[in-house]
Amino acid sequence: AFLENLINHPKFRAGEYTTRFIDETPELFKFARRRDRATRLLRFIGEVSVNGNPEVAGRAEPANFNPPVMPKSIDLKEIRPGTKQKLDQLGPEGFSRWMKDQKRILMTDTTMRDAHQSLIATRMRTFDMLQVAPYYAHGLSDLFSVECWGGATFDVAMRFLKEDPWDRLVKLREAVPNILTQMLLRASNAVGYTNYPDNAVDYFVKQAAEHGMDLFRVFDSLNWVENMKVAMDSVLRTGKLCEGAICYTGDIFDKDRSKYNLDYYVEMARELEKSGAHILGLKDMAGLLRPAAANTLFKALKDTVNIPIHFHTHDTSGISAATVMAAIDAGVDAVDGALDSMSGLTSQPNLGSIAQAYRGMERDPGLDPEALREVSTYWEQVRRYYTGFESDIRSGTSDVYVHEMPGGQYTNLRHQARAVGLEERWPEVSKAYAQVNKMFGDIVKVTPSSKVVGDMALMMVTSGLTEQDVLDPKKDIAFPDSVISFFRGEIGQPVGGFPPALQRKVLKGGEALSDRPGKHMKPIDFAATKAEIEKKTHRNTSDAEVASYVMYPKVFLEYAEHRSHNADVSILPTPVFFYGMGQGEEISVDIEKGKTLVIRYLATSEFGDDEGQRTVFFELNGQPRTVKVADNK
Ligand code: 3PY
Ligand code: ZN
Repeated sequence: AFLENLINHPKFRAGEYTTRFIDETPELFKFARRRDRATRLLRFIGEVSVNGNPEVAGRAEPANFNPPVMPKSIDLKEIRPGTKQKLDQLGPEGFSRWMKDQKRILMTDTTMRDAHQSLIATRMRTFDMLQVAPYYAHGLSDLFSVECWGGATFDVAMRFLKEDPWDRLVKLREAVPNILTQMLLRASNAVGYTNYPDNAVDYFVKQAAEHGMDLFRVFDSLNWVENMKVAMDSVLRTGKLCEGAICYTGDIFDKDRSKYNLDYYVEMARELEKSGAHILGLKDMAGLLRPAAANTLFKALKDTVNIPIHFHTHDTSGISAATVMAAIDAGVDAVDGALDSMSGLTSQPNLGSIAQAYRGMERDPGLDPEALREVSTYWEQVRRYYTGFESDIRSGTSDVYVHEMPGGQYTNLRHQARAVGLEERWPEVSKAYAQVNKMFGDIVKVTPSSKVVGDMALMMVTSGLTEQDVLDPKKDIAFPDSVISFFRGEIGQPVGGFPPALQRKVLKGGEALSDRPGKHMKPIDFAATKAEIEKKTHRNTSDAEVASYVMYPKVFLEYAEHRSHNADVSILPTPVFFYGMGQGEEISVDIEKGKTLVIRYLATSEFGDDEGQRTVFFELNGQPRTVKVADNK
């Protein structure tokens, strides 16, 4: 074990060592960490079985853990070429023209990203995606794309699921080699909540492209095109598809809110096309676009740009399918939906039903309805494992036209409100959210600007502050950090600028940026960062992991620590990951290609030893194995 530590040590490998290396490198003697993967996995299963997984502590439990039924009608023999092959063959510009030539509606399935982000707090694990992925490749090869990465998934994968997001991307790409992969990129905020230096965004995009990402949907949380250009240029350099997305807010027909009128959107579309977008995205993150407005807006956009248009919305209102159909009838080229069982409410509208609505018609998306239903049934059964993360919202809500919260935020903020005892006062929170938006100058609200508004709204309700209190220059208020950062211009410039009086009050005489935050940030030194990570983790670090660390330093280090103790837990079935194993239960785990572990949970000693450790008895590939677990209960 010592030799293994020595030859694996980054300094040793790099030849950067002296005769005192062994004396000065205590981590070489840390053998316990380097137990084999099987033992580390058993330790994790033992730990969860004895103490529970803290990620589900206090949350509702699933009614059963029955394994999902896999689709029967899909033949897993042959894979037909799909949009991925089209992109490889035509290149991004050619692909963009090909999209426009299609009569059929091109459909994106968001189940593996936005749907679970909006319905079950982004908790869908790689295991559940990979199990069904081959059925997409074989049975749903006529999908336009699968949105499966980016947005909040990057953070949640590491922070809560203890998974490597890059590994998810690589494995999904491998399992679905024929359909475009799609991600959501928050422009200069990448997959985080704050602006990063330009070279960090560029590095991230390059890594994503190399790990299998085909289509980057780029948006800015304030619709600030200036901020989008950095990320868009990075995407353009990779040769992959760049979708420049407009975030839709307000109502183009509302004469009292002329800030976001038809001309505003048309002008932004023009700018995005000029900036090199291959596809124009219309991202209706709260689901505010009304059917009649969709008709007017998409006709105008089709008349304005020569690139294809891709529409994304949320069903928070309960009537978003009407808007999607209006968009399709107005000539939009591609639309997003989620498979039946993962659609509706704060998620996307129902992809299967929209496909049915156009069945046999000119714009029939050409998807196999039985395959769609069977894959949806799979997701329905898998969704039960995540019962603890359901938001318990039962119906669509017309309130969304008042507060304008994005689908992904709605459930989260509601959960936050519940956590601070404000569940019964939710209507006040939603009203405060609308007030804050007005006070902040009527801004675009989507991650991270939506978080700024949400933080302020919650604070107003918990502290009993009124709009007058907030605006009163004489009343001192401790504004949330995110609000101060917003008024400093650290996430960018809002449409029409900041309201000057409130900005003065929040900044208390402090300065604000008026240009791009990324311009003022020190570029990342990637070699030095890699060395820093290796020093902290005592192991080699990949370029992709450097990108993870740059996005989320603390979260990455905690994840790396978890992994060194417990191995790669993403390969465990979801019920085992969250709830451990029961007496006599047996599972097979594919630890790598061709190497399967058969794990049988036998028993746990009833009492702890002198040190409070309990012994968990397993059978590993038929051989008895035990692990010690401290009983924390
Ligand atoms: C995200 O940024 O994660 C979003 O889903 C915004 O809508
Ligand atoms: Zn969305």
